Amino acid sequence: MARRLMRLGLDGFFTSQVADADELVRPARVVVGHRDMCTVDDGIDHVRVALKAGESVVAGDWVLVRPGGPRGLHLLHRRLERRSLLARRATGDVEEAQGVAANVDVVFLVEAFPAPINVHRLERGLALAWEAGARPVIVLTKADLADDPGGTLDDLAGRLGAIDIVLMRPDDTEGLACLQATLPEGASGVLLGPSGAGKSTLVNALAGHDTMRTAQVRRDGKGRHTTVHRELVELPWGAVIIDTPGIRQLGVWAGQSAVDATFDDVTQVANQCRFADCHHEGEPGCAVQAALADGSLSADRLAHWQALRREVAWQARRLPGLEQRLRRQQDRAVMRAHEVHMRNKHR
Ligand SMILES: Nc1nc2c(ncn2[C@@H]2O[C@H](COP(=O)(O)OP(=O)(O)O)[C@@H](O)[C@H]2O)c(=O)[nH]1
Ligand SMILES: [Mg+2]
Ligand SMILES: [Zn+2]
Repeated sequence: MARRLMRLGLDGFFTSQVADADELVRPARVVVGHRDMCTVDDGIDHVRVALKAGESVVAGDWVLVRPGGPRGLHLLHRRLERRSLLARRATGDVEEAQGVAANVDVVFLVEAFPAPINVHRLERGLALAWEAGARPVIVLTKADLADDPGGTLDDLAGRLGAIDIVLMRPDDTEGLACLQATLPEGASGVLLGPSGAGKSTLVNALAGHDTMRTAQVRRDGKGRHTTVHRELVELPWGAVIIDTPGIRQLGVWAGQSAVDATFDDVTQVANQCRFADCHHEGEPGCAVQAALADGSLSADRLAHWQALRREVAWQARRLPGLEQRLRRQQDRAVMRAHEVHMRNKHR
């Protein structure tokens, strides 16, 4: 069982938090979380766990569970500290984060052909990924529907900088191998993208089988297809991938540095302005204006950067302490990303 849990991503960061001697309490990873219930994988089976008010988990969380809940359900003993949380801004009036997936190393930003590809959504996704300290990988699906997928890829690479971009066609073994290479054993990935982009198709292709379970046909012969809903899926080589329902609005929940990392090309230029607090609005010695003039920086890209910076600055003002909180999460997550990278390298 311990081996299975390691394949699900259990490592020292989490086991060091498990000092409980109670042998009924055991670690498990959340496969899907709902408001009052979640399903976890305890290394042997999927187990349903009742959640009390105030207990909140998302797919990818590591938890301690114990038997004894109502209707044969288990109980949540404790959620382990997260290494990272991929979160977005909740829709609605309240300014708060909504967890999408916990403890992920790689964020796959999925967009489908035909072009045009939604660059704004990609930029927002990149900022969320950097914020979670995860490595972003862009996946352009349905390349079979595109006239010039390679041209689109080059164009995106030119705009977004040094981000991995993978093209996917149906039954694309080469594309799948590229995705697999980004997710070494023990690593966890999450798919982010609009509904219909091909996320679930990717999960099934990576898993090598249809992960959607279908219920037995009833005795009266009527087909009853119930899908056992799950988001976290174990992959054959010992990594996991989390499928998310399509997210229409990708509200950014991130700090300035995650936004700046997303617009690395722009910030590098901005760092060369004569004044550290340059607003790039005509001050003398403004490198940004110079780059706009000589065409090395697009006005569109600059505008996106400024818009996202304003958005997160506004958030930080409304929630004092947010930057520091985000910073702590990022420090831990970056260490983890480095760990996975090194592990991968020494194999
Ligand atoms: N032409 C084409 N269709 C695809 C490809 N990948 C997925 N699809 C189709 O796109 C639709 C949505 O796929 P799905 O995986 O459910 O998207 P999700 O909502 O992101 O999970 C389905 O009808 C798939 O068969 C692809 O590479 N090419
Ligand atoms: Mg889906
Ligand atoms: Zn400037």
